[in-house]
Amino acid sequence: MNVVERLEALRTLGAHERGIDRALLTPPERRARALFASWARASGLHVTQDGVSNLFARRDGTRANAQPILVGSHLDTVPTGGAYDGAYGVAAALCALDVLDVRGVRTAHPIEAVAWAGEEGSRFPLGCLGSSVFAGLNDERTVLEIVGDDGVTLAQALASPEGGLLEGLPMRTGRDVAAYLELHVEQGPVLEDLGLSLGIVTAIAAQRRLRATVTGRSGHAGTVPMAMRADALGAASELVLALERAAREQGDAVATVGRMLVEPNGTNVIPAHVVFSIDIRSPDEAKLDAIEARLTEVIARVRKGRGVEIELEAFERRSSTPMTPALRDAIARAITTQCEAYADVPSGAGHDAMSLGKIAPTAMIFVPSTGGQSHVSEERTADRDLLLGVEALANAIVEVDRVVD
Ligand code: HGY
Ligand code: MN
Ligand code: MN
Repeated sequence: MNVVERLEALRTLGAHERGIDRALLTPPERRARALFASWARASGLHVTQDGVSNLFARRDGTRANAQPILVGSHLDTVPTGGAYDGAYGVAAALCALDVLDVRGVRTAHPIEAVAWAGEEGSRFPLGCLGSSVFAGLNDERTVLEIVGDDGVTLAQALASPEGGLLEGLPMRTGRDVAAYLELHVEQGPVLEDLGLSLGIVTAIAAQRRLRATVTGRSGHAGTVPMAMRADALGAASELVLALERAAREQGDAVATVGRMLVEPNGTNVIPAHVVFSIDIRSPDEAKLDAIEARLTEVIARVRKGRGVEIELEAFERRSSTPMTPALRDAIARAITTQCEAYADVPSGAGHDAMSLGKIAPTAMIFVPSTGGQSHVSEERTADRDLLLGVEALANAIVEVDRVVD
């Protein structure tokens, strides 16, 4: 089964009229994990899972007790996701191992194709959930208690028969990893603009996720004079625009408010309570510090000026993740054997490679995104590029196998 066919099967899981919704530990996402496991078994791989539903499919190496090279990505999506973000890297990992089988190549290191749990942070408010627990960056017991949008804890979701762990899979323990490779769609316009099919990632931007809670005073929309209001949504709107301005002024930084809860959410009631998400990113962490400092200033001014209470909590801070030079060189050698050109590309999008990059040599390969689009149903990558990416990944596994301990 080639990668295009595997993606055709995966894209049906969680499909709806505005894209794909395959949040962690929901029925469609569990079906995607089950499909990964059945494909892996069909390829003769040994499938295991861990306590937060990361899936591993192992192809043995020739060197006894060598640590495995992990190759993977994620199966979950944002609520109106496309068919390629994450799923491509997981399907391609299995295809790359099939390529090694067809070529009769045995690597010294075992290779494990991986489907990481909950990279998007769509249902449970923690991005790279599975890979960060695997890498020891987040404590599993603490993560199990995280409450999702639907009020269900991760532990409860893991125990649910329709969305939880797969039955009968041996548990994978430990975090032995010799190196990590991830193939992903670029989710930006660079490769397409350059007319190239392959990119080698230089670094993943630093990113921070915060939550702002604004508490004002509710009241009748028709009778409370403007000067007497403590309108939570009016206050939140000032913060959103200030955040946008700060990111623009910094340059080479982005700020996004993607989710907002307004209560009581009535057309004729003054909003009393607003909670909104903040996502800020930049290759340069000093810019993120500057944006946060500006936001804190504006919060003080708006709190005083509007008589509202404002709380700001940061729940994810990730430094930028440089990719490992020796692995980038190995990928460059691999791509050169294909006589393909490539570009060095930074990643504004986050990936599980941010987690693995903290504990092992790590590198990423990109293929182009049509129109630079992602996190939307229009997300698309040409079949030719998808197939080229698998070949580059298979070649990169062989090259990395030679250079890591
Ligand atoms: O948000 C991101 O960059 C990734 O898609 N989770
Ligand atoms: Mn992704
Ligand atoms: Mn994504």
